[in-house]
Amino acid sequence: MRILILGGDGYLGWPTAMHFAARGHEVTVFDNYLRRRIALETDSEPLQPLLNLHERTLLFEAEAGKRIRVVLGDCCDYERLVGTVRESSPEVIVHYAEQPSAPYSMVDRRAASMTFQNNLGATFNVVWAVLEAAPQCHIVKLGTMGEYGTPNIDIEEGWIEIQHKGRTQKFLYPRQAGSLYHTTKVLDTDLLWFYVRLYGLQVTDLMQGPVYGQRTPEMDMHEDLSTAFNYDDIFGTVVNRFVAQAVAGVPLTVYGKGGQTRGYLNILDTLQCIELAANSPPGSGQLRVLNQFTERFSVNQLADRVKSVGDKMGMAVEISPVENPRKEAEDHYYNPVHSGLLELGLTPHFLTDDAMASMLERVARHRDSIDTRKILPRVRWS
Ligand code: USQ
Repeated sequence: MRILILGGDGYLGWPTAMHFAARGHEVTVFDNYLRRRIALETDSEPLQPLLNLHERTLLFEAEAGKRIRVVLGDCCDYERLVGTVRESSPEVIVHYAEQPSAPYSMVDRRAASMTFQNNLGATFNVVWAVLEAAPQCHIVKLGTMGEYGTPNIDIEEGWIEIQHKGRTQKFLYPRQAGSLYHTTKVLDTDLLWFYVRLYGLQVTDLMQGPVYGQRTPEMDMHEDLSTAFNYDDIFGTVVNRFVAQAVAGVPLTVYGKGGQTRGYLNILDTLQCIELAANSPPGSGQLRVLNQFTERFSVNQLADRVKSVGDKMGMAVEISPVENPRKEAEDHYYNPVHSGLLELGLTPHFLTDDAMASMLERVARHRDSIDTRKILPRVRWS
């Protein structure tokens, strides 16, 4: 397949690019280094310094014998994007090109506005670039489980049938996100659904939970092929943060009561899910929504798991709840359906003690680089 990966420099974009290239697909990555710039601006740089995309792809070619084409550009620059779509003529576009941090989107008006303009502007341009330059292309879009929020009823896979005054109709499942970032994803979904309904696009919208890990066969080929591993409060997701905190000997930062429950997945399973989605396009005029996670945990369960494995490894892990900087339910019902990807063939990598130990070992190699100033939350929701 010819695959264009928008946001191909990111935590998930880069491993996705290597994953597809290693399997013989023709891969182009497109990125404007936005995430690197926000990391610099907010003092949230990843654990290991990263090679730039040109250096990374050259190293990957030397290690794996496969080429990845690089285009530096901004999805909000329509001419640059449509030119790249025209040139690369993709059968699949994987769209990761968004400001991905919930805390960053809540910093102030400027950060919120940037998140809003960037995320919605990028998705809008992707839609038009496909309509104009590759109308048969399948858009695989990264959404988030956070679009649904934490309703007091079961969460369906994208759609719900409503009965009202004796009549029924299927609608997008109601969504109520908990940050401006998550809200941009809700709006993306509505925008895509509009263009699917009226213009016949084909889209898979993946409602992904928080991802953890940094080990894939391609990243394991060379230390410098690793993806950005963030443990700071801006870009670090909770499992990666707890792992780094355990390694650094800093108490685990459970926010509030720690009953916040989410659906999590290993980065290996993100790659599997994207590949499964890419291999089975939904067909023109279809918006397929899949809930992308493999296991549910509360924050307390994650902290206990990191502690139990870390203690066995001699880390003497402490857990120390901090006041919750976010506005979110800390004790709630959470039961999302997630059968679609399993039906497509997903074989999950669960968060076993071995998987946890492997993450702790990987991060421990860089123990001396952990900057403990970046750990406590700096952004409050209000
Ligand atoms: N949390 C803590 N302690 C911490 C960090 C987080 O208790 O030190 C809690 C948060 O309050 C939240 C939960 O852990 O209840 C998950 O937080 P997170 O930072 O791992 O994830 P989140 O901000 O929701 O966002 C991440 C990614 C985002 C993706 C989303 C999937 O950054 O791009 O869309 O996970 S989901 O959460 O399902 O919406």
